[in-house]
Amino acid sequence: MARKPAPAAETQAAEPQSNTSRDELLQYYRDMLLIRRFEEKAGQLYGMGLIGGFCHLYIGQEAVVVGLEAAAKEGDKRITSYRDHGHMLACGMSARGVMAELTGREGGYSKGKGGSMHMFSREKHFYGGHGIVGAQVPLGAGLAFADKYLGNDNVTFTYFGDGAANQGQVYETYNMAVLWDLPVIFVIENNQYAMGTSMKRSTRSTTLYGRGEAFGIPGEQVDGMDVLAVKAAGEKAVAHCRAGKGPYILEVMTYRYRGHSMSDPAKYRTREEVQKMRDERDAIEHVRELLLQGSHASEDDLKAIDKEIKDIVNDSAEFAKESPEPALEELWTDIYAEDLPQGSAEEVA
Ligand SMILES: Cc1ncc(C[n+]2csc(CCOP(=O)(O)OP(=O)(O)O)c2C)c(N)n1
Ligand SMILES: [Mg+2]
Repeated sequence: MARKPAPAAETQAAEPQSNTSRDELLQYYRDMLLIRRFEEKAGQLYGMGLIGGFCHLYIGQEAVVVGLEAAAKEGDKRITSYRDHGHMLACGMSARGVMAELTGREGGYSKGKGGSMHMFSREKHFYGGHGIVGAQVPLGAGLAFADKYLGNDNVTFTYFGDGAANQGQVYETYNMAVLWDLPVIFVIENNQYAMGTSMKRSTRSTTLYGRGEAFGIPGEQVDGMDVLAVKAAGEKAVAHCRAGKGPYILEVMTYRYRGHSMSDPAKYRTREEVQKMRDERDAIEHVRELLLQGSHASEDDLKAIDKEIKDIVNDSAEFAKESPEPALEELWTDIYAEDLPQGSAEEVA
């Protein structure tokens, strides 16, 4: 079905760039598809009882992280909420390690002891995975503080939802981040719902990017179903932060196709609403159309990519199933940090 343009209120971001190369488009297609297929597989494994506890899928929101990662450089950091699998895959963490963690296996990023909401990678500068709504926002400012202190030009992408945007700690963080000119990009993933509560029911002022104005933080709203628009807005925000001008807010308008978590009764919106977004605004379909219409790729090329992605995802599920559960003794490891700088604990005390 033909893709509809975003409503006027949702397109205040920079214009999508027409000079995006074939290779870039193919990369975005691949990266978004990997997240979607990975999440579908996670949903299946959950249904089979192989994943326990909470599991929040990112299906529908793929263009947000893929667009912003396209604007990032080595050393930039990212931190997000519990809806975190897409962020991990987009920053280059391995599908095997994430799937094994979801299934509680030794081969997972937290050795099977963290699960869906608690994964980290120092190598990829991914700082979680946080289950407390909004708690990652001050932590994100802290990460940016570290970069400023060290004198490099890295930025921190601090992701949170429309629901989290009503939390007090977000505004305390805004104030400190702007006061100290911290290189932090506050990315509000506005998927229009906080669990079963729509923005319309929870929030009178619905332009969340504008809330930075009171603190002196610039911001803009972006069409989050258009990966090129997200990338363009991300580049603008990144340039602002790297230039030492302090924080920036991006409100990315997106939509989750699945329930809040795996145990969502889905009574707060109609099937038609979800179907309409899938049919008319899907971000992966958009890039697919750009590739085909611009003769950048044939149907066969895209089929080959689909197969490549399916193989990666199936391999991750096999790896997870074959990886053992953590040994009982692991209950007592990784509780306290073991590699603190020399003497730091004593000196502080
Ligand atoms: C401090 C706190 N309050 C409430 C909850 C329960 N809770 C978990 S997710 C959620 C909704 C958050 O919605 P939003 O920020 O829009 O993120 P989304 O799930 O849409 O990505 C709530 C209320 C929680 N985990 N932490
Ligand atoms: Mg939300």
